[in-house]
Amino acid sequence: MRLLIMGPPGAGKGTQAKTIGAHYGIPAISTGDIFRSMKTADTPLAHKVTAIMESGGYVSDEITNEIVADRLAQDDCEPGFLLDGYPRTLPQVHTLEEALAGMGHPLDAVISLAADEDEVVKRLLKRAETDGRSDDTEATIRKRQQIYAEQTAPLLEVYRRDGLLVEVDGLGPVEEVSQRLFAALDAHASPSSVPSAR
Ligand code: B4P
Repeated sequence: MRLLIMGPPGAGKGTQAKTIGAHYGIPAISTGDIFRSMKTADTPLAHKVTAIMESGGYVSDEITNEIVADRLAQDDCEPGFLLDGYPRTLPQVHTLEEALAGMGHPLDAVISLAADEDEVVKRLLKRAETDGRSDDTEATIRKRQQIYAEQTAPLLEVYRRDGLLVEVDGLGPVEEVSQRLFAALDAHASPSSVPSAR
């Protein structure tokens, strides 16, 4: 199973990715987590990545693509993977396409987790109180939403056109969202099992 999960910051990608990964027995790979884990490293690259994240911007495609390529080359990705938060730009979409072609395995589905801006801002401000993530200030959250709308939301159309998009409402309790998501993935995998609308 080769999956992507996309959605605005705070839609719950990371939250759902863990459940999906465990369900299918595949690694859930979050570029956000990989970059956050660099925070404690004392290298020029780690300092650069941390400064970009704290400003609410996107890490460069060059750095991001290289890190993802390294991760996908690891043995545990052989049976499949779920990429959480990647791709976020058109060059990342193209790089992933080339990597998948090289592996000889296409994507099975792209999950689009939707949540409106007021809800995601509310969630991230709450997370700021509990977890203290340094990119969860109100100004940074708004900037991240804006960059998502400009650079990442249009990519959903690419996957819709390819017939891969599985749209899921991210509002409501976490378990309800998970149930909705698995039902949508099952329907995508076996469209004939869904009652015809006609
Ligand atoms: P990410 O780590 O991907 O973070 P995110 O978009 O903020 O979070 P996510 O949607 O996963 O929300 P979560 O489940 O945590 O990115 C962080 C930064 O890394 C980016 O801004 C960028 O700088 C950099 N980056 C990452 N990937 C990159 C790429 N490909 N290219 C360039 N730069 C990249 O949920 C949020 C909160 O909501 C949590 O507190 C959670 O508990 C809560 N929540 C979840 N589901 C809920 C529900 N149903 N109801 C109520 N609350 C819920």
